[in-house]
Amino acid sequence: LLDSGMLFPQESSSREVKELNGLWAFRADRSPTRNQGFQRAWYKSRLAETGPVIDIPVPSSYNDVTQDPNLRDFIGWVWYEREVVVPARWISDGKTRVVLRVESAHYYSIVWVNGVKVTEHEGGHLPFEADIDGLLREDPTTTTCRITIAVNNTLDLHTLPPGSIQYMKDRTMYPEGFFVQNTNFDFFNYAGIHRSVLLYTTPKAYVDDITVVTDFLDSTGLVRYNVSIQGATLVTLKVTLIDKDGHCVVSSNDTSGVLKVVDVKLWWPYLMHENPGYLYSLEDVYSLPVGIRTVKVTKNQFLINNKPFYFHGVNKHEDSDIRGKGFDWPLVVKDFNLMKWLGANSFRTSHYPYAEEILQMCDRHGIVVIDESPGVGIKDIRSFENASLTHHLEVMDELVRRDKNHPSVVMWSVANEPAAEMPPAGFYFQMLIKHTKVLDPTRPVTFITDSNYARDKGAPYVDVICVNSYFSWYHDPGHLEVIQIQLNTQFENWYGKYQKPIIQSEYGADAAPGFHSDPPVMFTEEYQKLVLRDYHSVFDQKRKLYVVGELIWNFADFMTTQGVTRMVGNKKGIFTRQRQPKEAAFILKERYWRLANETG
Ligand code: BDP
Repeated sequence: LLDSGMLFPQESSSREVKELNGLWAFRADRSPTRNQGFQRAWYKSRLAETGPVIDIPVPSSYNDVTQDPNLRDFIGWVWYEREVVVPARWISDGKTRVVLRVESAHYYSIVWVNGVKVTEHEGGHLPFEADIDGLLREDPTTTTCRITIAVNNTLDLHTLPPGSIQYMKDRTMYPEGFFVQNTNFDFFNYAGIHRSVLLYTTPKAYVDDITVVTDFLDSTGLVRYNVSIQGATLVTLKVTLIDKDGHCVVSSNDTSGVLKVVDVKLWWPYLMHENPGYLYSLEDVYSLPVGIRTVKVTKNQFLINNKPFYFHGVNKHEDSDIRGKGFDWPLVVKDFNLMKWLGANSFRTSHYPYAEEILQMCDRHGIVVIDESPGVGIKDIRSFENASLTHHLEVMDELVRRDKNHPSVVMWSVANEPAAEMPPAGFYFQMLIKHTKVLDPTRPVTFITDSNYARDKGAPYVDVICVNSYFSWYHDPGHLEVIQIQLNTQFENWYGKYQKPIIQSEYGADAAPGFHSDPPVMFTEEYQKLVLRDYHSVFDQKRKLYVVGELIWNFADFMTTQGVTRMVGNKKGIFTRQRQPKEAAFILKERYWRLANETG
């Protein structure tokens, strides 16, 4: 288990944050060995001294911001560098701890400060950091430091997500050194520094982690909390719970305990209550938003605050024009406004953890989240080996550590569409789910399946069955008339075998915006609408019984690996990649608002 916390960096009377976003110097290592950066130690001097550099923005994927086709599809090490002025007081006062944090860089990263390696990290979607004040004090005469980050996007059988590199050795067919990166997922493998890089400070004795678990009994809220302190053995601490109006509700001097909240205002999902997303704030020197709510699963219901919750929402991607997977506030805000317009009460972070700022928005707006690990496309039997499982367990450690306090997160998804019928899948998912439940005993755990109900080896261990299906699309393409019968059979089979609540975690059809046809044919907006209509009619028969949710694939069109089934990306969005509605969006909007009125 991880031995330190990963609290979101925050300014306070004792903490400062300095964002290092903007332009960084950049070079892709295109040498024949693809390893020249390490051979020639590019981190030892300014990057511009060892070769040509270009400007690349942070945060952003590097793939789509230049006119260079080789950089768009580049596989291997890229090098980022920038110089930072460190406020002199951080170094001179002797009481400040300075931390360098990278919110996400895809996929493997190594970080140097003034040529000295400070950390490395595997995994493209979760933050990592390093204390650097010791290093800064080595040369207190200079307040400028040089940060170098090398990032490698290569995916192999034991990375998460897995992939494989295929070398084409026939010199009559392929040029020298030709290889391709294969993956078992369709979204484009965007790379680079995708979220903020920052420096932040804490005092030498600091709050390293906070864990809250909430409950309520009648009108009394219970906030079980634990504050972990580093850098001091004896501390005086005052923990205060503050309501939305800034009033102190209850306080304590202990590092752990239970706070009782009289006349509690619960955290409710959007459209389920007139005042959704109510947050208290738990304050000492760090202020943590706290939503008081419970989550439970029965054999046919998903309960939030003991009331049945029906997921009517979307699957998303972190994806947009030019930025790729780069974090972008206008995009985040637009997506929230679209989800609320749609009447969506939930989404799944398909197929990897999203930026923590997005979860903070969900907490405030009452948008419910299924938080998914990057375990997408585990299809090769070698990706079930111990090396993969060990890494997957670590990723769950990192994910739960970062996201455990978000009231919006109601379930963990450990994977999407693995080869769950393969013999090793049973052990793999049993271990993975067990581990996740040890990390967080308060939330249900699932993975998303597209396997046959009778042969799925992971399903016995999940709390909620999440099924993806594409009737009349990948199966029986063009035959809308099969949807209802096949979907009925799907639900009856799964429920009959497991008696667990079911979420339709993906369904949908591609529609090229502006393509029309009547009678409807595949890839037109009419066809997409009819697929939705037929799925919905079955959801309506089953949702009063045991189906507890429906998540459309996908919220918006997104970029994919190039291939014959994808025309400039996946077009299953109900919004275009530029976030304009297709006709299907209006069908869903009408439905979601109706469902909200019925169940809310
Ligand atoms: C599902 C995958 C999703 C794909 C979708 C599709 O979970 O990532 O984008 O199919 O093919 O199987 O549109």
